[in-house]
Amino acid sequence: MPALDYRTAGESHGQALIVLIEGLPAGLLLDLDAINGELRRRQGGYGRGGRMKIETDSVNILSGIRNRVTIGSPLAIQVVNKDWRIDEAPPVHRPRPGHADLAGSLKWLTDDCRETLERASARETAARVAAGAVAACLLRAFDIDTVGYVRSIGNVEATIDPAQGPADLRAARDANEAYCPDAHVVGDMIDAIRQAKVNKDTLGGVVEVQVHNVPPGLGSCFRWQDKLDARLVGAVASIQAFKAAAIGDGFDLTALPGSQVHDAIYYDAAQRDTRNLGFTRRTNRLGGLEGGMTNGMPIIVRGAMKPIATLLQGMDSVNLKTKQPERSDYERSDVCAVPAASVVAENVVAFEVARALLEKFAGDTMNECRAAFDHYLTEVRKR
Ligand code: EPS
Repeated sequence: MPALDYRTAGESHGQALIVLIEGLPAGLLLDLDAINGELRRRQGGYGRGGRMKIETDSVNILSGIRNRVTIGSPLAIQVVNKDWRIDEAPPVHRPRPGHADLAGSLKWLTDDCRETLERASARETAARVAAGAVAACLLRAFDIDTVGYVRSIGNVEATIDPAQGPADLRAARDANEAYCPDAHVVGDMIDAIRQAKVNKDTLGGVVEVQVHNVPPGLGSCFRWQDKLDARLVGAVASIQAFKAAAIGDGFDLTALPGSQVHDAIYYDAAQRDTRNLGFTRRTNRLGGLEGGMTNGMPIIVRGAMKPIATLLQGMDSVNLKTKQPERSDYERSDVCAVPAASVVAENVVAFEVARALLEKFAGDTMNECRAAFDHYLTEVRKR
């Protein structure tokens, strides 16, 4: 039984995006509506450009299922591109600062940035969302709930109520095009994106993901490769245009003394049968992870997305053919993709949590995974 893992293939204007998922146990019912719903959400959000009006992303699961239920073999999933013109797409000789254009052209010995940007494009995140949405089906089978949303756009910041549960967060988030649960700031976020468009500019922001009802003990403190905090940060920081990721209050924790940072531990016998096993905290500044392992509190991961590199006004650049100074090329793009990126973050986090879950509760079939899960909770509660 291979470990849960995925790979993607596909160019922005190639025939299709592909994701290959290995290591799913047999017997998992896939909720195709939920998976396609995540792809639809990724296409939306205020600030998206023309491409999203062309595409209607949905999964075509080519292998690994029978009547929507996994059979334990690899899942190959296709998301087709309607705008498929890679062979005709014009060359790009004036690299956009901030995009992969220059670094990739130097790496692959070409003066046509097109060859790099096709794969570097955030279009690839459709494949990652498909993988994460499949993983979220597995998490839901264990009553683990993942929710991602926007915390800030430009300098407009939301206030997130720590007492709000995932269902409320999701409902509040889904009520607006900024994908932000704080209704008070949505108007300002949308105005900021509108103004950026007028200025021929782009905007970044911060997204956050919470994972609720996680059992303790996912991840490990023994090997750096198995520390779940590091995996989550790596997964989020790998999303196109992300420059930072952190667990819980992350960088903000450094300015306070330890007594105001660590989440004091209490015991409430009435909560013994919940996933925290009765060990409660009044705060969750460390985002549910201590020593690289889940501690029974919700996981909280934040990610920082820089503004998109494709600017309508261009930026100072150099023509790779002539070496003369020129403005950077403009490709059709988004003004702000932070709402969409919150969907990507939610799903890459779901995948990493599912990977860690199956490492602890491995099995060829869902029944075996569930038995291992229940056995662990029974054992830990005996102590
Ligand atoms: C994207 C598809 C792309 C861009 C965007 C995200 O399509 P196109 O280049 O044909 O307009 O809209 O990509 C970028 C912002 C980027 O920097 O590459 C998508 O599917 O999300």
